[in-house]
Amino acid sequence: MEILRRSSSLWVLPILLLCFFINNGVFVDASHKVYMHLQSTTSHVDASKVHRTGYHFQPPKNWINDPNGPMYYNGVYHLFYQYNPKGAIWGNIVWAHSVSKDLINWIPLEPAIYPSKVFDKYGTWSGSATILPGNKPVILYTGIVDANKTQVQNYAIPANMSDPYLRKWIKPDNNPLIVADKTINKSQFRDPTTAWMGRDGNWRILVGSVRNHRGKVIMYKSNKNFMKWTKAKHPLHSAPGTGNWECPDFFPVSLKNKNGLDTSYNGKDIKHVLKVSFDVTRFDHYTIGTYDTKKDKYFPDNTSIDGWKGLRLDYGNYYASKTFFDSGKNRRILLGWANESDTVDNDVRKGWAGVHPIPRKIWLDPSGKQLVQWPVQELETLRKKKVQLNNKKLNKGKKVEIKGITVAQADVEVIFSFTSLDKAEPFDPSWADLYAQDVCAIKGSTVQGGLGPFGLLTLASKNLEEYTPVFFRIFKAHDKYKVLMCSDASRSSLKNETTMYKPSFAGYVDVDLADKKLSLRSLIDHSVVESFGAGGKTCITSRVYPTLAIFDKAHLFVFNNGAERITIETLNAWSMANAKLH
Ligand code: DQQ
Repeated sequence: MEILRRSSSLWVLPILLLCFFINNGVFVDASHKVYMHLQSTTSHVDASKVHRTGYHFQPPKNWINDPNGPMYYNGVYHLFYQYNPKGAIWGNIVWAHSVSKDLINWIPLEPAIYPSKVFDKYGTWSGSATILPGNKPVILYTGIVDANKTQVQNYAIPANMSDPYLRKWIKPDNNPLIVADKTINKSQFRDPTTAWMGRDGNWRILVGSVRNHRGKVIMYKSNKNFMKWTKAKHPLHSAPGTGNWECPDFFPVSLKNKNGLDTSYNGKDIKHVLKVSFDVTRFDHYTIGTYDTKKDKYFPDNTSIDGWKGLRLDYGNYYASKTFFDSGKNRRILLGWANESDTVDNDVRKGWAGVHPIPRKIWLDPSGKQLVQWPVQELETLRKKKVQLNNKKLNKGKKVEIKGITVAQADVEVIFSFTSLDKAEPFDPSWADLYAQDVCAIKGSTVQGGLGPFGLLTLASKNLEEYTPVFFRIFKAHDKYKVLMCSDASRSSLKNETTMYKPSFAGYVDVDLADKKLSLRSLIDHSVVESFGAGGKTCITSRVYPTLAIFDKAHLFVFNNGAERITIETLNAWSMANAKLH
């Protein structure tokens, strides 16, 4: 199923249909193997340090995936994450644990939860934290109880509430709290959400699942003691043809401002967001909608497409994300996982795999139609030497190099402007059915255009043998302009392993072009290019593996390949210091 995880969106449907027929009409989803002893290969940490990140979260070695149970508790941020203590590929998963005061610099602690009881002997998979009244944190997580991957939902509580870091966690003997009934596929039943309390005083959670290829979030309710969970009459929501739903997240957002809301908040002037991770496509999708508390049902707005063509939190390598309410700064924070795009052999050789994108503040766009994301402001404490460029014109075919900072480990913010939209290329009506990513593969950064392509060439070698362009291209569709944002890995590395994944990731940016301006921010970190278009309306994370464009051999350019002259109104770029991670 690795092919599915790394495929271009165009490929997904035929492959899925093939699986359908191969398996006599029974859909098989990308699945997790449970290995009890395998994968305990020792790591060779020194194999390659070239692509390790300087300020994106990663442990010193081995495999990581989903962020788990993030919370802000007594002035400390807690990050748990799926971690293989024995190797650089998925397996032997425990909940590793780090704490932080700023979401950027982290102190590693001992794993908090690991297989040890009958109710989690074969695995401790993803889950969430809830802070109960009386300031009592509790974790809900999925336990794997047998080699058939039977999944149950367990809880864990801190062993010592006076430890400021909550290092040790207890899994009481009345676990599991929830087991699948006969109607539920017990090997696709996982990743409990943070709980929220309804007006009736009962707690509610969601668990991701699937039935007949209809993805769904099953709701469970408990009374105040949090210990007695019963399945609700119907799922909170489901959608046909979407496959298994992993790592659901359900939370309110304010219609009035950018502040976050407690997960249980349900007053006026709010919408709800349902995010699910599609196991089949490996993208994190969300809808904006209304939570009907009487029916305990969620209804996506008709402006939110409910399926594979819908909104994504990030149009790149970003999966299994989770938010939490940061009561210290009154904001909602989003965490995610960016897997490698390198080959598994290379992952094993380098001894590590997986990083976490920078935590993002997340809020509802004033249009009410989408979310907006922005790296937490604390990241700016790592900004060091700065270079600046103002009012620089770029004619067609021109580029300008940004020098004087460590461009392989940098934060770059730029505002582009143009004087007219007249030269925007026509949007080919046949592309309407394609994903943005497929349009970007056709109209790459070197294909000359009208208005765009313009943007950054990140992690570029001197003579452009390697580079990862992050750029915009503006099209004129019959009734509106369409802004395409691409982060194109197709020329990112001279390594030519056939199985290395080099996608032309892309998304559309729903932005008003009345002021004829577009902004772009890219966080460049050796093998990560994490970009935010139009102030965070469209986000794309790419994982890339340059061989020439490394350390001080990397270059950064701003380019324009469109007929319309582009102005760099302002560009600010900083060298980024290393975060303290170990
Ligand atoms: N990863 C966990 C599962 C979850 C998946 C296992 C998503 O609980 O569904 O490591 O990446």
